[in-house]
Amino acid sequence: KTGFLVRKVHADCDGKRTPRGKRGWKTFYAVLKGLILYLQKGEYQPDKQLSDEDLKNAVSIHHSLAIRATDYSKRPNVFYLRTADWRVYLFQAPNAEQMQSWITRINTV
Ligand code: I3P
Repeated sequence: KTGFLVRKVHADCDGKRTPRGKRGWKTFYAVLKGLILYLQKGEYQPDKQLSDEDLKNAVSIHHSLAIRATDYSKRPNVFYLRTADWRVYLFQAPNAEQMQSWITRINTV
């Protein structure tokens, strides 16, 4: 599955609150491949090698959980992604259908 997602980093490893200055929303082109959610800046280029930054932004979704962010009302179509090492991301999808599709795909791998 692929598509644009806007990401906010809420908690780093072990659930520590991500510090100010690193909590802004950023747009990525997301590619879910196996157990990895790749987040690339800018347009998706299938043949492009992943940059160091792309690799740093990749998220392991093994033992992770995606949940609709019903308590977050500043933006629509937002879901939480909590990873096995207790990072927490918020992702905004372009519409409700895409949001549900990402949640389902992430939770059923
Ligand atoms: C963050 C940025 C986010 C905001 C977050 C800020 O600042 O303005 O948009 O989250 O608030 O800390 P920075 O880019 O300097 O990290 P919201 O859009 O959800 O308000 P927060 O610290 O209350 O999460």
